[in-house]
Amino acid sequence: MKTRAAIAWEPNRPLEIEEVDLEGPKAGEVLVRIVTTSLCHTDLFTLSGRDPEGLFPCILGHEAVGIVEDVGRGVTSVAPGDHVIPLYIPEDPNCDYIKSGKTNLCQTIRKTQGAGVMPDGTSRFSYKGRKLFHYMGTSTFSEYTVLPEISVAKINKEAPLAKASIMGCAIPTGIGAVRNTAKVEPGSSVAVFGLGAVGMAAIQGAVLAGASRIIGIDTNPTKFPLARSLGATDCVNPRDHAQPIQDVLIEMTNGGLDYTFEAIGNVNVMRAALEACHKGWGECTIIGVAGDGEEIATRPFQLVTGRVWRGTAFGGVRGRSQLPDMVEEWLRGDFDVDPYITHHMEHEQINTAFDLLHKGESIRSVIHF
Ligand code: NAD
Ligand code: AHE
Ligand code: ZN
Repeated sequence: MKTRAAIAWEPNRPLEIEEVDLEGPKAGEVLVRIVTTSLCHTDLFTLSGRDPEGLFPCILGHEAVGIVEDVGRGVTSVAPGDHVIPLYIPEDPNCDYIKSGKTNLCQTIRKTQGAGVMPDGTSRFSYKGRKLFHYMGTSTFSEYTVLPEISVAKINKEAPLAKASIMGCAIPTGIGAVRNTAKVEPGSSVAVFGLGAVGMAAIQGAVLAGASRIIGIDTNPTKFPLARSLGATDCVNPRDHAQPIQDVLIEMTNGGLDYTFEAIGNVNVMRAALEACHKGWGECTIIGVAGDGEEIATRPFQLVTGRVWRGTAFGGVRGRSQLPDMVEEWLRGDFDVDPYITHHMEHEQINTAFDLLHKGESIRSVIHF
């Protein structure tokens, strides 16, 4: 079949929307009509050429919601008409990682997914006979996409499809980082570095966890009003201070934070986030994705004296078994998705969505097909 898709031909080149050939779902795969997709910083990151797994030409996009149109042989858990969220971290109950109960990092198809192909080693997308790579196993910047059955989460049909794409990455990542990875307790002090959609969701997660102090940090102060409205008790711009931001925060909190989160992808800020933790018990969770070859550093003494560095992918959320429940939380009103959506636009305007995110002028742009 044909599908209109935004092709990323090479790093740093605007996407081009074309009529692309899409092969139907093979055994264990599903064809999904994407209704909305939003743009996450990770799409921007991969387009920048800094992602060691970035393959071109490809179809980017991983934060979306859609409707199952067709299923391949052997698919039993979803059927045409089901509303689904694509999962860039699948959940296969037979995977040893999933069976361990210790992680959400299902490895069943990780190798082929990282190589930009479906589990059988081939791509479903091509343009004029030239193979296009899949991206993160999802490739949602296309009207139709094909995914493995284990890479879709079936959600309540009541969830508004015009907004639900945000549940495909930003919200579970931010809330999950607080809830599943850091396990923030009521009364804790929390600092969130980077107030994009992921950092904002970490603030919401901290509110849900009952944190008593929530400090948002960003070099772009236009992010502060939204952070405050979501529950940040203080907002700090590191550029307003002569001292390193970790020293500012240690002073503000009389010794450091119980929990910090880095949602930027800047290795220097990752260090600051660790060093802003309270001696003896403070824990720093890395969410941000850093470029090829970048490394983090600190004095080992920071760890010897009780601070902890950890990281999280998709907020530790197991997509098929836990994401549908998070959608129910949203529908019950436990948290809101609307504040994250600063722009709605059509597929043709996808490069504008990239520009807005790059310039820090959007939180999330939702693309409607
Ligand atoms: P975003 O671009 O919307 O937000 C990043 C924010 O960081 C912006 O507000 C920007 O002003 C701020 N910032 C930049 N440099 C800063 C600095 N030096 N000090 C303070 N603030 C600074 O991005 P997003 O979509 O919210 O994603 C955030 C990060 O999380 C990205 O690295 C993304 O790739 C990553 N991410 C990781 C996961 C995961 O599963 N681990 C999931 C989603 C996104
Ligand atoms: N491919 C990169 C790393 C990119 C990365 O860290 N991806 C996150 C999700 S970001 C979503 O916006 C992730 O889930 N990683 C776990 C995984 O298995 O990919 C690299 O450095 O190679
Ligand atoms: Zn993302």
